[in-house]
Amino acid sequence: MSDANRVDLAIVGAGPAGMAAAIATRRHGLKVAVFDEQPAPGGQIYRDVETAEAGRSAILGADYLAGRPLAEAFRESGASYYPRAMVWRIAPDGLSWRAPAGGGEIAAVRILVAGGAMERPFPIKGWTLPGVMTAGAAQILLKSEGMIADNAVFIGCGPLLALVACQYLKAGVRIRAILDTTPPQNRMTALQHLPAALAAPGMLAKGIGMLARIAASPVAVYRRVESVELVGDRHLAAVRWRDPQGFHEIETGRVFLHQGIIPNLNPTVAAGCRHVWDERQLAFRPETDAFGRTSLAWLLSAGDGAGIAGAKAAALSGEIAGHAVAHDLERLDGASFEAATRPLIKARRRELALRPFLDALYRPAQSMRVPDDDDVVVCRCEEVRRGEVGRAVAEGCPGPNQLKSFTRAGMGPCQGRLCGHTVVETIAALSGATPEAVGYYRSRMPLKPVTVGEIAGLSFENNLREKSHG
Ligand SMILES: Cc1cc2nc3c(=O)[nH]c(=O)nc-3n(C[C@H](O)[C@@H](O)[C@H](O)COP(=O)(O)OP(=O)(O)OC[C@H]3O[C@@H](n4cnc5c(N)ncnc54)[C@H](O)[C@@H]3O)c2cc1C
Repeated sequence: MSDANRVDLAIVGAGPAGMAAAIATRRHGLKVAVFDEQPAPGGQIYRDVETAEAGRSAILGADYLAGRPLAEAFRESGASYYPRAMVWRIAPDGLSWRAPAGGGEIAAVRILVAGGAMERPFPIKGWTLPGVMTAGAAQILLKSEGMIADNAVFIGCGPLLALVACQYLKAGVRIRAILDTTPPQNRMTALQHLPAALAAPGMLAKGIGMLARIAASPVAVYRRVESVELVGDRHLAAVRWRDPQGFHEIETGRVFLHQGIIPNLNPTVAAGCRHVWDERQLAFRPETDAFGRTSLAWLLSAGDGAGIAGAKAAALSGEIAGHAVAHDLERLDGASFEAATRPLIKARRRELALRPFLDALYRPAQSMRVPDDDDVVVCRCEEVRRGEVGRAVAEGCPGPNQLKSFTRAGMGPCQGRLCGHTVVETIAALSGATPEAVGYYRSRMPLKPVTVGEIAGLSFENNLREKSHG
């Protein structure tokens, strides 16, 4: 591969973590390339921030606009930026991507995965019906297209659900109802973490402000919601649930579901680095040191993809990882590395102070993560239901990789990337094993669906290296 196609660091993702990493690494003179499937930098939180017009920016708020200077600094950093570039292979020698105008490969000494988070699956009866989408998807439509859905029912728990509801209220859009599934006992556990959370008073105030705004609105909010069922034939028609007041049903053609976010494990799992089960966040994450280095020497991970921590912590982690790459490639001596990263690690610690409180308060109920009705779809691609998983476990299936041959769960187009946590937790609940012992899917490249032609188009040099790395 020519020198023009070789970089010191290739970054997957141009969200806060990826942008900050690129800026930091460029400061040390490294050659950096950043790939992101979105058309512009920003990631989830700052999606389309460079061009959002005044009306949309006012709805999305000051935290959203805080992304503009970061995106500007990223553009000016001198990093090569590949928008609309979906990375489908990462390996010790570099990565491959595809874009509408064609794809390619780049050789890299280090790869930083800054691929962010995804919404936790919310497997309940009827969740695959047309008319049902996630709150995050609703927000993506608002951020990128200015599109909104009138009269939707919001169901679930977590800060993003409250944030999207507030953005809808600001936009003057009618919300049919909010069904809060947060288990009431979470409050007691969260209270233990409140003193530490006071170290992040700004974030705490923001959260209280959002809840106050919802409480002051005319929207009907139902709390301690359980046994949610989405009803419909070819399209969503109604929502049924139970709460302390009894059973309820309301008609609606639009529902936004949300049970918090989890790391997007897709690239780090396929790369083969070690992962750990985080019991506080109820999710697997790649094992990293304080600088984002994973168990593989060539791979780093930063931002929400390495553990959910929010946008500011993501940017700090990206910056720290950028310095670590410069240090590891001998472009930054030990003392300068220590001086550069010490204040960033301290600032990240302050940002993380709120996390244990948030994780405890918004810990999703077991019944919202592990379906107890045999009819609920677990793997959407292959339409595998909870009952089939139960039968496989009863026949001795110990984990998600074996479940593939028992039921085809995880064998569809997404290759288990969406159902991963549901499958793991369902097997754990049914077998009595811990999620850590059950383990996660052993995903392989390609990270995303690509054509056989694209795979065949890999350079000879890379094919050879791929083989030599097993
Ligand atoms: C749907 C959704 C909406 C959210 N909205 C908010 C919000 O409004 N406010 C807030 O505070 N937090 C929000 N979050 C939380 C969010 O994750 C932030 O904490 C923050 O954006 C994390 O920054 P990051 O750099 O780690 O990842 P992200 O900002 O998510 O950036 C990751 C980037 O990687 C790209 N990417 C991933 N895989 C590939 C690949 N294979 N090839 C190419 N590109 C790839 C993605 O397109 C994305 O642009 C949201 C999360 C989700 C899932």
